[in-house]
Amino acid sequence: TSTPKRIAVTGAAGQICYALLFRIAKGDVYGPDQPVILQLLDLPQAQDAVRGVVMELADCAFPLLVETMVTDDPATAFRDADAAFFVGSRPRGKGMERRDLLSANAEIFRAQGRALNETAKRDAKVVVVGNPANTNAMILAANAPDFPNENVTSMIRLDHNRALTQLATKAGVAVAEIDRLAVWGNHSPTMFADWTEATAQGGKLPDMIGDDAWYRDTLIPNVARRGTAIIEARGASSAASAANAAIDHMHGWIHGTGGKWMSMGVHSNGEYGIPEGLMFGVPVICANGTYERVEGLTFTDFQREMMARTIAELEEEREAVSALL
Ligand code: NAX
Repeated sequence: TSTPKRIAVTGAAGQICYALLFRIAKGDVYGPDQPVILQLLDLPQAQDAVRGVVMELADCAFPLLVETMVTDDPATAFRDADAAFFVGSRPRGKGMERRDLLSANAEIFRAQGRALNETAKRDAKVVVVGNPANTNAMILAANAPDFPNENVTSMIRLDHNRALTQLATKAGVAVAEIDRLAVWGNHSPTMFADWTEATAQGGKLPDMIGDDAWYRDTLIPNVARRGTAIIEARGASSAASAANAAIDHMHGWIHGTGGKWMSMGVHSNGEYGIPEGLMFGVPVICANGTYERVEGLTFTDFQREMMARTIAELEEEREAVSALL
């Protein structure tokens, strides 16, 4: 098709977008034959910085990038969007409590939800990356009542990818051979990287690795703390890998996952005891431009314990922003 896809991206002057925008313009989301239009949103004080990024995009002479628009008005940024990456959010400032951070972001995502409701296509695919990503996505959806809940998701794919590489390395298999990995819950240290169902080379990954202590005491915490390890090493938070995960998330949703599981933050309908309405990382399979939650799994006590921890955290977050729901 030659009608360009409109892709809205917030936080366009930030470091994740400095990787993300170039990948989108190259065709990594919709594919090598699909022209795209970028609709970039950032705050008024960041407009100059965004214009610098737009100059660099122009200097790449990407054949698929037919237009780039820059604005500080959410309704303009989301107009007729086919896809939207919500990357911008308020970072934690000095002396700011977790609760203050939650409500500052809730205000942002409430306003952006209203704008999404007003101007985006009804079948636009939305992924929230900006933290606290799950709760921001919940607020966004709640404030876009005419926009389908199912189309608002949050990103937990970076954690999924982190777990994939650690498992592949430990088992001595290729990343691409692993299936049925799940990362459940919040994109935060309570997330649960779950290998229970994981397979590779026709076998069960937990049997191949055969080291339950490593799983519980190394894999799960290492995945959860990877973001901190990167900040310590790099002096800045993960950016290129976060952009890559956002691309993987959207690409999988649009083009399908070929029967394989991927982890996505989606609106809970109450399955697996996850309270209804939370935005929660779950395994899904994508096909024909939609995702299906993986159903029918049964949990061990350990899984139930890990789920309960991340559910409790997300319920606390919901309680902190309840006024804006
Ligand atoms: P930066 O601080 O480099 O960039 C954020 C940009 O967002 C800035 O240009 C800022 O002006 C803009 N912004 C702030 N409020 C805005 C608003 N109301 N509307 C539009 N733009 C706004 O952060 P960066 O490193 O790019 O990270 C962006 C977000 O991703 C952060 O919240 C970060 O915590 C989150 N992350 C989420 C991950 C995930 O897996 N879900 C992983 C990576 C990353 O940590």
